[in-house]
Amino acid sequence: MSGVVVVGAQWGDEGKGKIVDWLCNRADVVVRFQGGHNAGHTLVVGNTTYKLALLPSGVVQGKLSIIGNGVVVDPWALAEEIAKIEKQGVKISAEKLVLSDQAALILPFHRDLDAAREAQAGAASIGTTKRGIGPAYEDKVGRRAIRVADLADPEAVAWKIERLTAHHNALRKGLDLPEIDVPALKKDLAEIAPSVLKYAQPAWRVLNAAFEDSKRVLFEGAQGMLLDVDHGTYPFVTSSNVAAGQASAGSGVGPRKISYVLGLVKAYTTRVGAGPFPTELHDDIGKRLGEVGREVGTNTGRARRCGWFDAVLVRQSVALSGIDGIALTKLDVLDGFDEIKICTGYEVGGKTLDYLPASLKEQAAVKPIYESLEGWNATTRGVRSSKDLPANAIKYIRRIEELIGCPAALVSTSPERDDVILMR
Ligand code: 2SA
Ligand code: MG
Repeated sequence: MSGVVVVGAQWGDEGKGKIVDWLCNRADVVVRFQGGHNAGHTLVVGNTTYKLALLPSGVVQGKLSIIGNGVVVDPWALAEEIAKIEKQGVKISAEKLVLSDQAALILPFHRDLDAAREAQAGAASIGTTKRGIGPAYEDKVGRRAIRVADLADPEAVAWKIERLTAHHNALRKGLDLPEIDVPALKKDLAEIAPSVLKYAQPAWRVLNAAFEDSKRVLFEGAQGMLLDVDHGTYPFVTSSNVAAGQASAGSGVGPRKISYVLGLVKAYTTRVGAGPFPTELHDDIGKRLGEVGREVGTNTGRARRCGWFDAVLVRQSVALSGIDGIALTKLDVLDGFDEIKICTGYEVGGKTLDYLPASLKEQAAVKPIYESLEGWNATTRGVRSSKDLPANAIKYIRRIEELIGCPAALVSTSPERDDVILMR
């Protein structure tokens, strides 16, 4: 493998942290290319659980870890996360962690705006992580953002803050937020700057040099395809491109460096936050999936909505990200069900659809068409070889492969690092 991209194929929380950690053994470099500390990647290694939000999962194994230009970086959150992980015994040095000097910053007023808008929207809110992700990307695209490199240049910070405050104070007024305290912000930024600048580099150069050196690179996606700002359930999405193609733009290497795309797929479906979810279950089955699967947000602690596997959505993600193989996770959560359903298509207004339409109205109206499979009355938890899987579990996996048009390369059977079945 030269460049492998790992993307979530649903709404995030497919278990990327564990699989990326597992793949890290076979990689030299791990790269984040979009999102920010709205991600929540959980790694369980022996008795220790690491919860990462912004740091690439490679840091835990001491791999060269790169936060690419496509990521939005809250410098305080970054410093805090580094301190937290170091406290767990992981050493993080400037040799091992590279932060793109082009990355745009998330500032405290982005967080304020995110939270205030969500509060104002009430029932119509997106259900964001309130980490300031969307507003930070708005300022990046609006060409107002302070970038990592600016932190070394107080003059640049000063004039950029001026533009940013003019923009944000107008917005804040409408939301009953007090004006930004500019001197305090400047002081705070000056204080945090050294602990972030320590890692700042032209990350694209480091990464291209790694490819020149035939290093094996793992691109670690955050969130999931259906949260992609273009291809997801807009506007109930995150503010970055999640699709595998973003690995190239968000880190500064050409698309031909990517040789394989692995899609992370949960054996059922979950979603945090608001928005359409055709196979959502409001009954005891949904409750059971949530309880057995411990479906609670890694960082925000929010309960996730749960439902049956939706092959329509995953098939769409396979196309949109060019997924070559999937890692099927949390299969063990389905242990002991008499019957397991898979959504194979949608019905809307008397028509049958094999994709999720773009219109909000249709997205809300689609009714899943299910097929039913017999469950298995055995535990798959911790199974490490496909020959130890119950026959009906294998049938379930094969049917998913057929419906999404993509092979299962890996199956994960518990949160533990080594509980993985290599299918091929
Ligand atoms: P935002 O904060 O602007 O990115 O929120 C916009 C939408 O994107 C969803 N979103 C997520 N969904 C699942 N998991 C996410 N990350 C954490 C995790 C979440 C957590 O992996 O566990 O700890 O709760 C994530 N990040 C963003 C969000 O729910 C909105 O629907
Ligand atoms: Mg997560």
